[in-house]
Formats: sequence, C-alpha cells, structure tokens
Amino acid sequence: LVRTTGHSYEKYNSWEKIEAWTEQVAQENPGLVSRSTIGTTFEGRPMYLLKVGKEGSNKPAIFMDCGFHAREWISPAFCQWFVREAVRTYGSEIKMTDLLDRLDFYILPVFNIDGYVYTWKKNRMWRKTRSTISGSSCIGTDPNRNFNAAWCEIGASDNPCSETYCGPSAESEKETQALVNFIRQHLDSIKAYVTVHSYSQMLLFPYSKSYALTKNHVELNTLAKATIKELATLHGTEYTYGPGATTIYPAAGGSDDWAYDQGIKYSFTFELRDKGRYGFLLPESQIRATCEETVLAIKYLSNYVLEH
Ligand code: ING
Ligand code: ZN
Repeated sequence: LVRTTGHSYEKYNSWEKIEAWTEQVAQENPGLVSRSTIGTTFEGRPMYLLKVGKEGSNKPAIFMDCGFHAREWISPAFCQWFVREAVRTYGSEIKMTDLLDRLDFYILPVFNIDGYVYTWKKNRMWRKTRSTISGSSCIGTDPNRNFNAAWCEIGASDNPCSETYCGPSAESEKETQALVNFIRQHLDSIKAYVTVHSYSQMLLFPYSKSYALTKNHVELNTLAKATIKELATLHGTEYTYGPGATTIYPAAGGSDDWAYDQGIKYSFTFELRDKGRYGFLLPESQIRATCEETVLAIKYLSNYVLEH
C-alpha cells in the first residue's frame, strides 16, 4: 500500500484514516477486494463493508465484524490487519490463496463508528453507540445487547444510563439494523459469523442469552478448542473457550446468538488480548503479535467451515 494517508497497521488508526484506507485497499486490489456501504450510523457516517475474495459467483461466505464496542481498539486493528494479510499473501501462501479462491470474507472494519470517533476525541473508555432517546439525557445503547435474541431478558439493562443498556427496543440502533439487514439478505451464502471484541482471551459461541446448549454444541466446542490451539502455536497465548453464558457471563441480545438463531451454525465471539493488564488500552506494540495469532485462528476456523 502507498501510505499517503498516514494509516499504519501497527498503530491504532482514527476513523478518518480507516475510512480512507477502505477506499484505497479496494482500489488497489481489484478482483480481490470491493467496498460497499450497508447503512449509516446514528451520526450519519457510512458503514463500509469490504468483500474480500477472488471474484466468482455463488461462493460461500464468512461474515466478520470488528469495533462493536468503541473502546476495544485492538478489534478494528485486527480487521484491518486481516484484510492486509489477505491481499498480501493471496497467490503466495497456499492456505490463504485456497480460502480466498473458495470463499468470500465480508469484513465490517468498524461497526460502532460513532462510538469509535468519540473514544478518539472525548472519552477513551466509551463503549456504547452515540444515539439519543427521548426522555433521557444519557447517551448510547450497548450494540451487543440490542439484537433480537431474548432481548433485554438477562445480563442487560433497561436503564439508558447503563453501560449495558439494551436500547428502547430490539434493533433500535441504525448500526444493528444495517447489520441484520445485510445478513438476512445473504443468509444463503453466509456459513459463519465472527464478531471480534476485547479483552480477556476467549473464544465464545452461543448461547450467551441462556444456559441452554446449542444443537451442535459438541461440534462448536471441539472446533473452538482446536481453533485456540492453533492460535497458541505462534506465541503461546492462552485462550479459554465455551458458551458465552458459562464462559464469560449470561447476556441477551448479542450478535452471535442472533446470527446463530438465523441458521448460521458457526457463530463466534473472539475476545482478543489481553487478560486485564492493559485491558482496553492494549499497547500498539502488541498489535502485530495479537493480529498474527488471530489470523491463524480465523484461517483455521474458515477452513473448517469450508469443509463442513
Ligand atoms: N464482551 C461481550 C459483551 O458484549 C458477550 C461478551 C459475547 C456478550 C457474546 C454477549 C454475547 O459483553 C465484551 N468485552 O464486550
Ligand atoms: Zn466488546
């Protein structure tokens, strides 16, 4: 990439830089990357989606989003890194080439753009969206409590001032609406849903909304275990894994539970580094190692999904 924009894969990039990068990476990789817009945020910013894969028809797809929660800066950094890794190694590295020949990745580099911008300008620890509602001066809904999956029943708050406010209704957020509309329109092709958060080094799968086990629990558990083993091969980073409800905490309205209930049988939430030393303030010096190991995990998962 010609970096006229000041964008860097080993730094946290402002939304302005990420936005310019989405245009540039698509422009520079025709036939491999294309950019579309799936909606606009509360504050009116376009939500860019990158489709990454060798051009072809009727390909299966894997959907991956980053930046649900504004302060989890390593997450958008990972989506950017993954796209770079795809375009950098396509045609030279066998596994990536094979994946991109056979499937498409739909990558949403930042879901909660308004929140992300706010963490750069006003409050580094902001989590929620930036939407307003009548009757409260508190701002923002937790996007990972806003999906229509046992909405607001457990591990979520109906208090607009809470960090886990579920919103005035399921899918109240424009960002949620954009994502669910896109996924619903592409259910035939989407074989896996991956959402990237931080922190705590966990690989979670449904359900979080209840303690019930999914129909393919044993398969998801086995796949998660193998995926974190693959991740650990690079730097020895230890992840735990399991259903959200018992592995992290019960929480309704999450995107992975919703995607699973749409029939996407491989649905995962990554909680990237670290385990709390730096937490959301993961130093830029750890971007490379975090992203490299997570690329291995995504490639492993994707290959499994293609074969099943
Ligand atoms: N963790 C997730 C959260 O939204 C989660 C955990 C995953 C909840 C899946 C529900 C469903 O709280 C972080 N760090 O955001
Ligand atoms: Zn999160």
